[in-house]
Amino acid sequence: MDALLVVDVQNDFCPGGSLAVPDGDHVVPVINRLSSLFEVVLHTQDWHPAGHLSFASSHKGKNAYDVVALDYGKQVLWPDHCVQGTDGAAFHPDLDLKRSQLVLRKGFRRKIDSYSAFYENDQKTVTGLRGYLENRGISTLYVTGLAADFCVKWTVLDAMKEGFQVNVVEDAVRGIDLDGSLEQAWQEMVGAGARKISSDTLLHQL
Ligand code: VGL
Ligand code: ZN
Repeated sequence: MDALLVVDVQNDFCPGGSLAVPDGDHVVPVINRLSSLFEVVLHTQDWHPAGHLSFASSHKGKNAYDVVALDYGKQVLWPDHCVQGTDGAAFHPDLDLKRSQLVLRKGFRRKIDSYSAFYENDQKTVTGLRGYLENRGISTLYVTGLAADFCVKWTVLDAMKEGFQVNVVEDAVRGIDLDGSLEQAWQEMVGAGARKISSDTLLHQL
């Protein structure tokens, strides 16, 4: 069985948000078209407590986009974003959630960031998504959302590692692009065996 996985289409990642992805909101109509046609639609939501360790504001003398060493390794520091219960953490108002069957929240542990929907950034702590998908007999994922070079990329790479078939809908993702990270993300995803597909091609298959 196939599922559409919609990663982090939240206000803070859209224009006007605190960690806005260029044209991040452009994914919304594309994802809405797809979500009306998939039998299984799943969403993730970046969901940090105030004072999260991935926030530059939690580190004296550090700025957004600096990189620091945390217990589990390197961590990019971000502007405060997607704080639990805030408008920035809410889904984009035009995102169609009617047929969503799961909202998986991640990043809620203060000391561990979580880009991937499968593993937190320590690459050990699980979110439970693998078990959910396996229990439901879902073996193929169509991944969309934000940001292509962070949460989408890590989700795709972990999904591949866990043995899922993974397709990335190229016009349903947008990237932050820190120092070429977007181009690198595509190379890593495709190199790991993910398939790049356009929403048009996919719509014709559905
Ligand atoms: C994300 C940076 C920090 C993402 C989340 O959704 O790609 N990026 N938190
Ligand atoms: Zn985050």
